[in-house]
Amino acid sequence: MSQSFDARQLRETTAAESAPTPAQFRQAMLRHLQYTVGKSPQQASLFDWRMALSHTVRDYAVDPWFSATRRTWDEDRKRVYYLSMEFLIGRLLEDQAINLGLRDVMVQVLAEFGLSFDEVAEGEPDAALGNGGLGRLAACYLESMATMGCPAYGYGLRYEHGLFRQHFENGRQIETPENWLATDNPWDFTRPEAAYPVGFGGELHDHDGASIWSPRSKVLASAHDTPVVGYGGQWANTLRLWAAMPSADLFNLDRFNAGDFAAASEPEALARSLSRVLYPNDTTEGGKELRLSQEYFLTSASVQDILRRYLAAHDDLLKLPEFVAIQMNDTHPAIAGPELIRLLVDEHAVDFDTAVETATSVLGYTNHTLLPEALERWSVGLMRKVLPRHLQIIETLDTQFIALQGQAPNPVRLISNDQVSMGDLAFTTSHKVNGVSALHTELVSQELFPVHNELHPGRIVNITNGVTPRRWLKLANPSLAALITDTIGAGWESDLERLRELEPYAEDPAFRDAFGRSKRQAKEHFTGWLAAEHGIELPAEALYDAQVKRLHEYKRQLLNILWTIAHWQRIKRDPQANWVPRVKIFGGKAAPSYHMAKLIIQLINDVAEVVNNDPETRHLLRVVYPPNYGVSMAEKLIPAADLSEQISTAGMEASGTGNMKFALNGALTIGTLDGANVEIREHVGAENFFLFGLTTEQVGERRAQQGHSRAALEASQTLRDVLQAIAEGTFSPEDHHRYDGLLETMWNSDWFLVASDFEDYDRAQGEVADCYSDPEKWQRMAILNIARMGYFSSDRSIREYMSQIWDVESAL
Ligand code: 26V
Repeated sequence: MSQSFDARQLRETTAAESAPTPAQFRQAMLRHLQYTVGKSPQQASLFDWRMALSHTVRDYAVDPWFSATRRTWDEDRKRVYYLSMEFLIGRLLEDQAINLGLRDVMVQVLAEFGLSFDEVAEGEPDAALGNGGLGRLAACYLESMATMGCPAYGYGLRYEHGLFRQHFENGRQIETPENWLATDNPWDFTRPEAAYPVGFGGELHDHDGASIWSPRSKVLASAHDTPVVGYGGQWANTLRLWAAMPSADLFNLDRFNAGDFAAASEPEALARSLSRVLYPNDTTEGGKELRLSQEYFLTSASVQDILRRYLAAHDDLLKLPEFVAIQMNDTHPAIAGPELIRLLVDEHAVDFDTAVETATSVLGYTNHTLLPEALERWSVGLMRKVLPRHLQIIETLDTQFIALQGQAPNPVRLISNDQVSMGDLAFTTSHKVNGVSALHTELVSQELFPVHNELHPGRIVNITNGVTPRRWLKLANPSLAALITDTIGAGWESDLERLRELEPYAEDPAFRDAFGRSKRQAKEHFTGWLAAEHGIELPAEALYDAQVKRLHEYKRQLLNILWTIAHWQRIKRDPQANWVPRVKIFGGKAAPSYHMAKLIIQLINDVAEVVNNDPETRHLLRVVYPPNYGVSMAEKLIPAADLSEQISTAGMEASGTGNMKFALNGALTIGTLDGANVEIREHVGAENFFLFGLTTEQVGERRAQQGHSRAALEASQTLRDVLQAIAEGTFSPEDHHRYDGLLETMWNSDWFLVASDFEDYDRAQGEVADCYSDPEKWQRMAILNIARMGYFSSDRSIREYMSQIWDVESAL
């Protein structure tokens, strides 16, 4: 099917043209203040104003939401279902207002009451229903699907507690629970009528050759909907989040009446735990029954909902692939294959092979990581205990898969070493499998699924990630967005390739100055927040050098902080030299049980303590690590950055999306040939990118060399001096042994090749400094980065999913 929709159409009819007048908006808001919130303007707190405002904005979302839903039914359109354990949404108020064309009127009306929009908006908690890149990608994709008019539902879990909050005590990460639902969530429409029982455990019985599953317990999945409006307000989709509710029979009233309160509530508490917390790891540590149950809970409720909706308009289940596309965001919902097969066979009397074929035609699987520890495997014992019928189906699929491999002496199996490999399962039950950058997809084909790939040539496709320019440019960086609109006109927001029209302006001194001013404004906005929120004052005239992302050894925050120490030592040796003042900005959380990642956080904070208090270097080097990095902090921090650190060991970062956000906001990248860095560099031009480090192939070779870490250290006096300072307790005077483990790793194993890449990184950082001393040159490069980042819009990614995987057309 061809893709007929052209995003440029949106420029003709934006919602801004039908936006309410200030008087209308004021009236609507005051009505909500009085009748929804129950306050008068005189009594209203910031919270009350935010509630009134959110309800007002939400009202404007309902019309496009209804009309999109109605049209999808009336025109009997194919729908996309995006199943994800994570949606890292962040705040919604400004995002929805921008997409509905209400931002300006909203700011104006608030000002009439003496209120600053920023102040009101700052109270909205982030919906932090995700760990990092995978969850944020799902949120960008939801917004782009709505913008592209792709009829779609996001399905996820309504975690009571999102990703933990992070603070530091003596430099160490402390986690506390996050509580976004503690106050009303104005975006939530509760749908008690949409509830499905999800069964767990129990027995299988044989009945005339058919398997009958009698689950031991059932938990109700109850729907909460949020409308997701596309840019221009012409289309809106639904994010449906499932909350776990005990089914009525779970509460034991007799026990309660007999005074045994705890026992009476126990089954209920257990049921609710399914949507209680988001798992804070971004890699599995194997066998976690609750996690598997959460995954099944999401998947089963969603698949039941999908079939219910399909059967409301159709009766032939074999035609499902014509009307339904289900995308699995990593393997977390990979039980969707067996679940769909089970429902078709056990509840709708479809024969097994037809059910497999139907399910496979409907399903697609996106792989987001190659890290072996992040590839999900569930023990057969646990599967049998929690999902006996699904295990039986997987065993049959395994047998069929082995047969497909003919005489292969060591066939790939879905079940091996008593474990179900969810990646192999997801592959066999999908018609398309995609990686998230060109390099990553190549590695998925060659390293992860070579056998599958030979059996099913063409099943693997690449869809390079993208980010939404509405949130990550228009919302986050209003000064740059305004400059772009003033220069090339509106419309780039939904047609990001138009940024290319900025290219000639790289040679225009007036434009370069204006770009410089917008960068300074973004820096002031960030530092203003940093001072108010964390009491940290930063010099405005410095190179802002940022690395913000989850803490992981492969992302090599360690390389960054070790170089920072080297830089500090150099400044101290020659304080009068012509140094470029730098602010090193770090942000990100470590999984609570990831010891090495937490140690690296502590090292960064220890280094900050020493360096920031050194009167000799203070004006030339600062290290800051604001705690609790998340979407809302990213919105302030990314526009302020000059330099983006994308320095993972080559071959290990599937794509990265922060790399795209930074470049789109005019930061230059220092990076390795990893993930989407490769494509970013191709697009912006090699001369506008600071490349360093071993390639994926060289990484493999280096790792195979005995003693490579020691050899690299022996070749770098600079790095040895750094490690010695750490070993002497320069940064941990009260505990000289704090970093023994880390130093030992550096000398003796260094799997992530920090030492091997150090000298080349140092060289590239030198180039960065030279280049930054020539503002004209730097600005020219930054402008060319912005102008050439159009490809990395999530609209482009979604267009590719629609044509290459989902076979669905835009309704616009
Ligand atoms: C695994 C697990 C295992 C169990 C506990 C919870 C949990 C949560 C997440 C994951 C998988 C993490 C994979 C991931 O986030 N990959 C990132 O995906 C981004 C979007 O494609 C991509 O840009 C990043 O490079 C990639 O690391």
